[in-house]
Amino acid sequence: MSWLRNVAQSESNRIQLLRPLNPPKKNRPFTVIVEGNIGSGKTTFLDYFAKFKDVEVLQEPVNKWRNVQGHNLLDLLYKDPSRWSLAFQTQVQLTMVDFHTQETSARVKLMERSIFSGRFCFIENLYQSKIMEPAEYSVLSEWFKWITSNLDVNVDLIIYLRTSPEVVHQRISNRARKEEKTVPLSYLQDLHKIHEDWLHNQTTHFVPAPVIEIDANADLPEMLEQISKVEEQILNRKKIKYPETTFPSKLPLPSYQ
Ligand code: 8LK
Repeated sequence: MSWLRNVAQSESNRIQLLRPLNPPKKNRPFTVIVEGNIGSGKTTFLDYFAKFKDVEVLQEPVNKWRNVQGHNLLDLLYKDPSRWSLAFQTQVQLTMVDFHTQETSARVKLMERSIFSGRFCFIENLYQSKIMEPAEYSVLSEWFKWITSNLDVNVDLIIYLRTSPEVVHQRISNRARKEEKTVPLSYLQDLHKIHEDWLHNQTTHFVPAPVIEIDANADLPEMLEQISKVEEQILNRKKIKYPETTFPSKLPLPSYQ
């Protein structure tokens, strides 16, 4: 089962890492976030679970981002990222807060991305590549800090759809979401690296839950096969145990700057 990598963290370290988050509410649904690069197959993953009545599936509301009181922020973002990334990411952060805090009668909540990938991958990447101004980055970071310390944004499991940038580049050109036509390979490479450092190497930012990796370069039948293997884990709300021996000792404390 090489595709399945339960990220190892000792229980004590986990508690330490979770301390800055607001305590979870009682009767919270088992919350799973699905993370990965653009074109990594998140929709395939979410669609698979849509058939289960006990699972609330929350897909990224891309159509809402395309129509914020008549403004297509996704289009503006890709046409002029320096001008529009703050507005776009502010709207996305709001959407994510809504998803994290939304009540549900389902026992499992399955979210496409999260406030964490918003901050640690997309916003971070825009800032590091100097598309976003330091002052803009600071404003989003202050919001993020306030949200994570005042609202219940806890998660129980992370599914990381691991891909190579070349594969997703090809998929994006095939799926033809018109705003994404101009996304260059270099942007996907940067996003890939930032996801890898966060969820695979675990050397940069706080990882809010254990991670299961899926080889998402695979074709559809192989993907479905892999997804069926995590089905039970998700439907039965199984927490992953943290074997102490393989804890990555250099994992830094939460960096919420
Ligand atoms: O995922 C749909 C599109 O939105 C894709 O082109 C990438 C972009 N996007 C972004 O720039 N920043 C984001 C998200 C999506 C999701 C989060 C949390 N942050």
